[in-house]
Amino acid sequence: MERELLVYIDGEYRPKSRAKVSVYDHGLLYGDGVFEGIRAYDGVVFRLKEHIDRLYRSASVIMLSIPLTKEEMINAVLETLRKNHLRDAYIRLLVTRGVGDLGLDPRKCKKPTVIIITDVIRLHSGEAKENGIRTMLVWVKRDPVDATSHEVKSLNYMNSILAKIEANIADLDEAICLDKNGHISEGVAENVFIVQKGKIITPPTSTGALVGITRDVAMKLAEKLGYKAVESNITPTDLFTADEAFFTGTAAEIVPIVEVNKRVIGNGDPGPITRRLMQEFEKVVRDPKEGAPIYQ
Ligand code: PXG
Repeated sequence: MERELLVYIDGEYRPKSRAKVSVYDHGLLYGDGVFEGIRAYDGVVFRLKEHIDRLYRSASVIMLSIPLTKEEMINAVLETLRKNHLRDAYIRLLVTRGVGDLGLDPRKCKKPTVIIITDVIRLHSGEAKENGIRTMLVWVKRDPVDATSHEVKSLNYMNSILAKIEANIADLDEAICLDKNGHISEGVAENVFIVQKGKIITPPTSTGALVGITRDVAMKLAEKLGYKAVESNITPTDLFTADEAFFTGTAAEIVPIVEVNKRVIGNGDPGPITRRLMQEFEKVVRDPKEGAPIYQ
């Protein structure tokens, strides 16, 4: 019989089928908590330190005190991967407010719940990367920075889910959200970039977009390749008339966008700068210096 994957819950390792939390956990009752989605490539957890830093930053904004030091958290992630003999993995790290009562007051929750799920990565078909994806701007506006901003990676993803539903019913691959001012913000779990006259542009986080780790990697790679990469507001017209467009994200990696609300981007094929960045990205994620090794 195949061995079940083990899930870390509050310092214990439980088989996947028995990895359960209380229905009184405020992560479930109110979406009260923070998370990270991380990937390991060939025995190295890509940008683990950056993900852990972001998790603790998110937690500090919602005044959630994580009961582990960053170093302990890093070790717990690596140990969970080792217990599951994983080299290529998808890692979901969650810290919820913990078990409370049927009232949203977080003071009722005495101990945060820490969960580390490490699972095999389901690879994309490759078709999206090869041919690019079809997207649409949707009616649901990105949560503004003075509300439940996606700058904090919280367990509240209804904003993204509503956007995703619009793309689903239109039979498109992904949704793109605008901010309240009508500027492009981000996808449902991806940052957006356009290429305009050789310049690479991504929206600032004031649009409510997450400070994506892949976004940062893509900007650094672009600069290394000699392109200018900047944060600047992007209007729907800028996007419709861009030479190239692409998404970045831990799950998506770098994926070309070839259509927005039926407007064809560039000539309808993934653009040359996007392809260059995708090639460089493939290399960087497999560079042992770019992350934390699972097995010493
Ligand atoms: N914006 C949002 C709202 C996100 O949730 C990104 C941008 C890209 O950020 P990174 O740091 O990954 O480059 C995200 C990332 C999942 C999943 O399974 C979600 C994310 C990452 C990994 C997995 O839903 N969100």
